[in-house]
Amino acid sequence: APVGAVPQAGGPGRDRLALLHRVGRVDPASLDDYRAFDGYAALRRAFTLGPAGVIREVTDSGLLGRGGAAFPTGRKWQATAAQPDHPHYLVCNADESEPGTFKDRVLMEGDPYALIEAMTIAGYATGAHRGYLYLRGEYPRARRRIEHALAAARTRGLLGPDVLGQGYAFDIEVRRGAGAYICGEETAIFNSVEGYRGEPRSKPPFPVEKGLFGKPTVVNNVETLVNVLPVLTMGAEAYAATGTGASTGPKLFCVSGSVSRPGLYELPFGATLGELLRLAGQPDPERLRAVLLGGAAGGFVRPDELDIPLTFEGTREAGTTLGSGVVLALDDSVPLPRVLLRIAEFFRDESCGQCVPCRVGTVRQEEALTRLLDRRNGEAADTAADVALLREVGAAMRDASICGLGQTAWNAVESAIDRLGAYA
Ligand code: L3W
Ligand code: SF4
Repeated sequence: APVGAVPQAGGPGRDRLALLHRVGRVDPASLDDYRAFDGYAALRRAFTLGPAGVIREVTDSGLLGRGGAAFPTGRKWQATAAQPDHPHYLVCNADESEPGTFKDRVLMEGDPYALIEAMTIAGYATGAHRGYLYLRGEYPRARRRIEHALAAARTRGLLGPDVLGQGYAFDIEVRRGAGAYICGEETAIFNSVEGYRGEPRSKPPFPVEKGLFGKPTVVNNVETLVNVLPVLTMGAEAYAATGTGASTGPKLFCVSGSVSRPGLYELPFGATLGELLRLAGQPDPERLRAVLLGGAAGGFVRPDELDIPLTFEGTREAGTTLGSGVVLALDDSVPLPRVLLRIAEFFRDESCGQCVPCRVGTVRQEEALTRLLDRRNGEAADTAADVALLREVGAAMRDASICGLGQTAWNAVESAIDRLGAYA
């Protein structure tokens, strides 16, 4: 998808962008370019603050995880730093595979040193000397650019046994996924890196206590980590003043579907869905039928709900989710039952098969949606029975699945039935 970085609402332009300000402007191969555009200012400040000071800044900034679950980053870092067991590890989750998501790819391809600097800060704060970048296998350009940047950073003493001459040792290893969506689940990443099948582990214990190789581990999404740079360069207070009280800072939104300017948009938290869609070239309001928020694991909202604020709390209050920032607009040219079946196929295909509710439930869900799609002039009673079956199977997947894949595999279908009146 094309990249459509836009000025923050009310800001004077591109210079106000906190996450995308270098993307498309600097040569992603050039460390000198990066340094000329504020590069490594955040790491220098981190060394003056010390690990505990960095964690305090990140906690005070209110930064919440951008991978979809919105867990407080400072709390995660603090919990790992406090673990007596060593070594500690850092994992950057760059296995971006949520349908409709492409924000992390843009960051890694356009600003690879930013992620390397942010990972170095996270490692320093949490007492890790080794970071793993778990990268989606289908991102070869991101891999080339990251590998090039890693080599340059090592040559210049920005990674290695004595980072910036501060006596801190840190390096990063890239591990590639092999096409499985489930390997973006944090504990499946551990299994994958350790050489086992990419199957999630039961939580608790949480990774902060027992993660990679059974050791305390911080796992953060790419966008979460890149946010640490403005937290440190602006200061926690100024960062927290952006966005809303509960959702601080800037957010990347991946807008696709029936819009004339699909792409990646950076906005402070708090803009409404309607404002974002207008920036992206909203379809004719008469033709808009639904917007999917949060990707396949998210939910649909109606065209009369475009005043929903794009914040974690605002979407939660509206009974939906922001997820990792997917906004997919559907107009009347898109048959909703086909979209729902496609989502169900995706989950059936990507289920790792480890637990019964998800392994069997995703198949039953797809079968019911196939029958509903095929039933042209069917009996009303059959439709009602299949919708009832979907609800029963969906509840079992949500309640009894081991990981987020099974727990969320029915979200979009449920919201289509309840909010859009699908199959009514
Ligand atoms: C310490 C506790 N740590 C929770 C940690 C946990 C994890 C994070 C969130 O993701 C989301 C879903 C979809 N002490 C802790 C603790 N943690 N309690 O906090 O945990 P959790 O379990 O709420 O969520 P999760 O399984 O990490 C589920 C989204 O992910 N999703 C897909 C996302 C896809 C992308 C992508 O392609 N880029 O992001 C699918 O379900 O929105 O909300 O680190 O360890 N007491
Ligand atoms: Fe695997 Fe699905 Fe169970 Fe997750 S919920 S462990 S993907 S079978």
